[in-house]
Amino acid sequence: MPPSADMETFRKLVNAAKHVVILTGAGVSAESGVPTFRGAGGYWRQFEAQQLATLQAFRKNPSLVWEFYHYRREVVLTKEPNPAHLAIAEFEKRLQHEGKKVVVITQNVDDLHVRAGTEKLIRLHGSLFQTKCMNCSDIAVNFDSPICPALKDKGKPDTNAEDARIPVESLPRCQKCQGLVRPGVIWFGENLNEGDLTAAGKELEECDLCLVVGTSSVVYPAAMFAPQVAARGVPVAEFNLESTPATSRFGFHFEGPCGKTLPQALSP
Ligand code: BV8
Ligand code: ZN
Repeated sequence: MPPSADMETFRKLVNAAKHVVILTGAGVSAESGVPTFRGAGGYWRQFEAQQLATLQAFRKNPSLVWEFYHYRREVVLTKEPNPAHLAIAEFEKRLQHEGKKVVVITQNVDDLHVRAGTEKLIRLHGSLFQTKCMNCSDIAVNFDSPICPALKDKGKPDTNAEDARIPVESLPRCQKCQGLVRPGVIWFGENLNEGDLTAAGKELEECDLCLVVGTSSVVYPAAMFAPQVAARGVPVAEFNLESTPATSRFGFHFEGPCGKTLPQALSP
């Protein structure tokens, strides 16, 4: 049976729900102007994001990988939450007043859910605004722009942009031990944080409604989460511009920009 697009029926489920999980991907930030991974925005210079989002790439060329993350930090620092982020945050507050629970589980590494006011947030893949020390493993929050002098005006996304070839001693260093720091994100081939996985698993097991917003559902293990909820017989609604490999698993699919469809679904 193909998923329903009946918003009125879905809104009845929203009003009856007591524990809602909202899974988000890059599409929830697209209308804020943050490029998604796939589609046009997914390329920086001649690379696909997942060629740079690996420990191997960082070890091989830390200057290039830092240019990539510096570029993305600087882009996000100029952007604002969009109506999708805001609808989710307002929905959480409204349900909280009714003694109900809303939890956002995001794959995104921008900070737009936090800036929109979302409180219960599980960040599966870390944050652009955290660093982790390669030497002492210290994790620090860092919103410095630029994150280090050598990266100022670097990271241009154009395919013909010159690699900055910054010497490793001029790349971002640890405040504690002066070791080289890396972006505080989970790279491809790296395990997710055990605590986050356990916390997410509990919410997915207990929720009575799930929304999956702006994700191509191709990156694991996050791609398994919404289908896992659907398999329990709990209603799942997908909000996306198009169908995804997971669409057929869900009871609802609302096609269109989530900056428009989410407020329709979640407003009082
Ligand atoms: C792991 C942080 C154990 C970094 C990210 C072969 C088969 C299956 C799996 C694997 C495999 N080989 C390796 C794997 C595992 C791998 C994986 O899944 N690879 C994929 C590519 C096949 N996963 C991992 O490595 C994970 N770790 O499995 O550990 C392990 C250990 C060792 C060896 C093997 C396994 C770690 C994955 C985390 C990677 N880090 N981010 C950074 O950001 O730089 S992933 C990154 O990409 C994002 O965080 C996000 O998760 C993903 C992008 O996906 P989306 O968010 O969905 O974004 P995308 O652009 O793809 O789609 C946007 C969607 O929005 C589209 O559908 C579009 O239509 C829609 N949209 C756009 N605009 C709008 C919209 N919708 C609504 N409104 C709009 N306006
Ligand atoms: Zn250190």
